[in-house]
Amino acid sequence: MHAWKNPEVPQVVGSAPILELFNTATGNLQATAPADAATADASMYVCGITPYDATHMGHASTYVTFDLVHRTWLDSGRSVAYSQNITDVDDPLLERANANGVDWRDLAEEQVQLFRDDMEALNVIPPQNYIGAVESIQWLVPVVEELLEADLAYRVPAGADGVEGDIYFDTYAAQNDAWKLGSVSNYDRETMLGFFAERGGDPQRTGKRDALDPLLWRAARDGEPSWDGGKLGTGRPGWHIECSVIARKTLPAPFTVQGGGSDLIFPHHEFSAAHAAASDQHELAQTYVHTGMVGLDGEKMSKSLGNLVLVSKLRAAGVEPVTIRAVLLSQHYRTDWFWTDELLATAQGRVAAWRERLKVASEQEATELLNSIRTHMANDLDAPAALNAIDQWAAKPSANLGDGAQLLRDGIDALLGLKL
Ligand code: 5CA
Ligand code: ZN
Repeated sequence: MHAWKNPEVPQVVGSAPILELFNTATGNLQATAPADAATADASMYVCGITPYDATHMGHASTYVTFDLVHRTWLDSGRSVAYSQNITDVDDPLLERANANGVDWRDLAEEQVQLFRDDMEALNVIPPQNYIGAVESIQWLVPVVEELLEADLAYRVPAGADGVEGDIYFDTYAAQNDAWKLGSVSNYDRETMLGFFAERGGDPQRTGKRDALDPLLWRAARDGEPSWDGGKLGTGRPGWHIECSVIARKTLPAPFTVQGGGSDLIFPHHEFSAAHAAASDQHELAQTYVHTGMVGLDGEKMSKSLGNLVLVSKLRAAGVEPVTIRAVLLSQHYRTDWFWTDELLATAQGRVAAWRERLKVASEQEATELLNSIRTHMANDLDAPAALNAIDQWAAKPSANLGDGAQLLRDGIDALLGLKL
């Protein structure tokens, strides 16, 4: 599928130190390049949207976070391979399409287009590989066929609806040197069971070898879309195998960063990694990076709850995208936070002050501020500290002479994606 327009990213003299990111799997900060290969190629997979409702601030925050990873790597002179999926066939999408009386394909297409427009407005660099679940079925079928042959996947007997042929992953049989249950999330079984039930899993399904075993292939049901799955029979793919296969088909193994919101740590990223290890005996990614949840009025912002602040609505109301981006950068990516109108007003004031101050800057202050921004960003993407550094600079009286303004404007754009 096509993604969206590539923004111009200015090239700026100098470069950032090696980016360190917090790895959920190890619980530590981790360098995203070896010390002796700071400009090595980098690769990233970020879990994309399920397109049944418009982009809200939670999504925007997550994709802007990984855009900062992307920009920091580019600034270090690294070439970046970036893939993102679209979960364009899944239960919530089909349910919403049914409820609205529209074709699920039309709903998905419309929402994906809205997402593209929002990402472009927010100055997010697109992935080179933007791939829908439906497009990935041809890759996924042989992978699940092999898992079946290896007895790492199995068919369960018909459930209450009498449909035969659902295929599950044998979690415990699949453990090997590259992956064990908990390798990514480090959760205990109790916690896993809770999240599994909450986030699309079916611990109660009878006939599974273990309650946590995730679905790989769902046999065709009346009224649901389905595809020819070769030896799997007709049906549609499970969720974790979708991302696992798209990532492995389009990126090196293991790739540098697996990204998404913290709601994806378990079961999604745990099992995406498990499927890769079961098929290929290698780790899926070197670093698992998760963003905090953005909420509104005391609750996680979510399509299912409906408490949404939409990027498209704010844009339509005349809010400048650069201001929205400045709000997102004002919160550290790993914290959970709540969207408020005050945050938006503060960001508006900051952007105005930065623009005013950017009329004149000496080369020295530009270089100093850029160094400071680079240092903060390399330290687990400390964007709030980078913005504070810009505030401090903006509060100082401007030098009367200087030709640093363009350098600074370019640097703030290249590193933070803020076009001032
Ligand atoms: N299609 C799957 C991933 S394969 C999915 O989770 N789709 S989503 O539309 O629900 O979310 C898209 C991305 O936004 C995911 O990375 C998710 O973790 C993130 N996300 C969803 N809600 C929030 C939120 N309230 N705050 C921060 N990030 C969020
Ligand atoms: Zn995913």
